[in-house]
This record gives sequence, C-alpha cells and structure tokens, in this order.
Amino acid sequence: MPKILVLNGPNLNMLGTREPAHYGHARLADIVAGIEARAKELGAAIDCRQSNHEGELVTWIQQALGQADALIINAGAYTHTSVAIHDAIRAVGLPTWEVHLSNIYRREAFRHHSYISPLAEGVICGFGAAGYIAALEAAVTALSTSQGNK
Ligand code: CA2
Repeated sequence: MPKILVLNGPNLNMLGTREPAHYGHARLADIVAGIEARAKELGAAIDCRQSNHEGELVTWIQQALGQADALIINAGAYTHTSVAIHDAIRAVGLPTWEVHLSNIYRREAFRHHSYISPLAEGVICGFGAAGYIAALEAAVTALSTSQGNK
C-alpha cells in the first residue's frame, strides 16, 4: 500500500473562514476528509498534517524518509520564501506533488515564484480542493508504475 504524506502550510487552517474568492468555502477538515475518502478508494495510506511553522514542516519532511513513498504539499506562503523547505524536499528525495488552491499566476507577482516547483513531479494550482485529489491520483499512479504494482 503506498504511503503518502500530505502537508499543508501556514494559514491553511483558516480555510472556510475568510477569503472565499481565493480559497473557496471548504474548511481544511472538509478537504482532508475528501482526500482520505479518495485515498481509501485508491488503497493508499495517507497522513495529512498542517503547520504554521516552517521548522515543523521541515521536520515532518525529514521524518518522511523511509516512512512515506511520496509527498503532496501546499506550503502556503512558504512556497514563495522557504529555501529550508526546498532543501528538506531535496534531501529526502521523495517524489513530490505541489498543490495550490488558487491560481498563483493570476495573483501578485511575489506568488509567481515557487521554491518547490523545481523539485516537483507535478504542480497543480487553481483547481481548489480538487487539486489535492488530482495530486493524490497522480502520486498513486506514479508509485504503482515505479513499484511494479506492489
Ligand atoms: O493557493 C494556495 O493554496 C496558496 O498556497 C495559499 C497560501 C498563499 O500564500 C499561496 O500564495 C497560495 C495562503 C493560504 C492562506 O489561507 C487562508 C485561508 C483563509 C483565510 C486566510 C488565509
């Protein structure tokens, strides 16, 4: 069974409370429930976590080494600032899919650069919560191909 770590970064715990024009009306708990339901259908084990702290995200990425087979990450604003998260993803070498709820390229210029994208197998933005499901499906497909359907 593929094991996938799903990380959400700062302020994503605020989803559903403000800024619905950018992020929709769903709460993070609703999004996580949707990911968990799809993971069950796909036969994947997922571990969904959220933190407002860069170092905690770095630690979780490090701890995924030898524990998880892939990483799905919406690093929030750290996407655009964090060399530390970039280095952690590079260090563990896990196949990584980057997700953003909003279309970051239609927003402020400072959101157009990502420190994660150069390391990612795929990047999904602007699809709202459906982006996490697409990333999960892509990860499961890629893992089943690379592991010979183990
Ligand atoms: O579109 C995304 O998923 C983002 O990663 C969300 C980040 C933003 O900094 C990135 O540029 C794009 C921000 C998440 C903040 O979420 C909030 C939700 C409700 C109220 C306030 C913030």
